[in-house]
Amino acid sequence: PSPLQVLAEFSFERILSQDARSKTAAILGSSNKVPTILHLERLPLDGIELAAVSSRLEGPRLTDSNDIYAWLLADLVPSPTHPSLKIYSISPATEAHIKKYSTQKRALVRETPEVYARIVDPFVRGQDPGRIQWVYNILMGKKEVDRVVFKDGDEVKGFVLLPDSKWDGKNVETLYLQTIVNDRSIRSLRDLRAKHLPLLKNIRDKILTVVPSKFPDVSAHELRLYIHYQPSYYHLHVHVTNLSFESPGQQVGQAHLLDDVIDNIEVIDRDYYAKRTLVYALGTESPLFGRLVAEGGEGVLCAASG
Ligand code: M7G
Repeated sequence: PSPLQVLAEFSFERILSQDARSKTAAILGSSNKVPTILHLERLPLDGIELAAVSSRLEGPRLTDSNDIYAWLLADLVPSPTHPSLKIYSISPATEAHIKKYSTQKRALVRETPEVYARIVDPFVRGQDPGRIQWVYNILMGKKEVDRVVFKDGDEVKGFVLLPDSKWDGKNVETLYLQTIVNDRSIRSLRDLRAKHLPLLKNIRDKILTVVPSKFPDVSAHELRLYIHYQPSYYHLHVHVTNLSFESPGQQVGQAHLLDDVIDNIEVIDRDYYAKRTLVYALGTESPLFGRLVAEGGEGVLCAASG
């Protein structure tokens, strides 16, 4: 079924998570008999809408007023050019997707090189290759072709730069791009070594030139380039966001600045990411957390060392 049919056939089961601040919610249901997740986000008002606000209000009603102050509620007249809701649908959704979008407790873990070799590396190798089919579709020019912002075809140093699926593609204040490297052998930050410096520097230098030239409202010094550890998808990608935007997933521990990564490998140690203990938070329902606790015991959880 097409994504529009998935939406039309959706029948609600339960709310997985809700966040008032980001105005997002994830709901689980079924569509054409398969589990389906819809992630809904209210879009910000844009300049054109604000300029025409008085003509676009429907049924304004007064809640209260006091002296020169008044509080009202209203709806916006639906507009074909300025939709108010962004919907991200995953169908069929796997158990891993459902857990990822569910509210859950989080825990900090310490991943030593030994824990990586014994538990995490086998976990990453055991990932269903189908999980990153979307990445290969982009690299092979089969999907999202019209959205590509920049492409460097070099097999070793090259990458594809395109809007992240979380970005509406319009508001530069919330700009969110994704850099997908051509090299299919690099699974995550842990794999990065001195031989990858030309790739990492190429990404940094091209992005800091290309993005401000394509999006003149943002300068090179307003871009945050970072790599997640742990990522959700094990094919190296670099997040590019507008510094002024509190994008989800830039927490301490999870987001590693590309500049820091380059410096650590170049200046500190060529095998920096093979030697380091990496500390990060995981949802306690996530498959990796389950494996870490089952095979690594309580020792992997962050606790006092004495
Ligand atoms: P991550 O660090 O592996 O995990 O980032 P996270 O999702 O926990 O942040 C993957 C990034 O790829 C996220 O920012 C997603 O929004 C984005 N993304 C995921 N998918 C399935 C797609 C897609 O199909 N197209 C695009 N353009 N971006 C995607």
